[in-house]
Amino acid sequence: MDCIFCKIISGALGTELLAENEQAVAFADINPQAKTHILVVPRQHTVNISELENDTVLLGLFSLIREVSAQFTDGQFRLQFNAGEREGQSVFHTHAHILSQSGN
Ligand code: DGP
Repeated sequence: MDCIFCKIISGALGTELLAENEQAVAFADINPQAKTHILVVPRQHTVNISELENDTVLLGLFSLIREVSAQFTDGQFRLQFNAGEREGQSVFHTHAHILSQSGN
């Protein structure tokens, strides 16, 4: 398993999960770009959001994004998906960045 996010999802790295559901997990970004910077990651491996075609996974992912943004921000946040190396993607497992200047 070469994918770092697959390893995190499997528990192999001991990364603390902030929230999870059947389809996705959330954990703090290792290199935060805002006071709150959380990654929400589908359990199923796809390379980026362009390749995520499973409606059940999409629903679970966005459901967790909504839950995490409500729990860990004051309701003001940015949501970002990077797709492709040129556009800043460095981990090739689909993930959403939740970025907020608010803390919990
Ligand atoms: P992107 O550039 O959109 O592919 O964002 C990947 C993010 O993943 C980047 O902000 C740093 C984060 N990251 C990379 N490796 C790890 C890790 O091992 N643990 C955690 N928590 N975050 C990681």
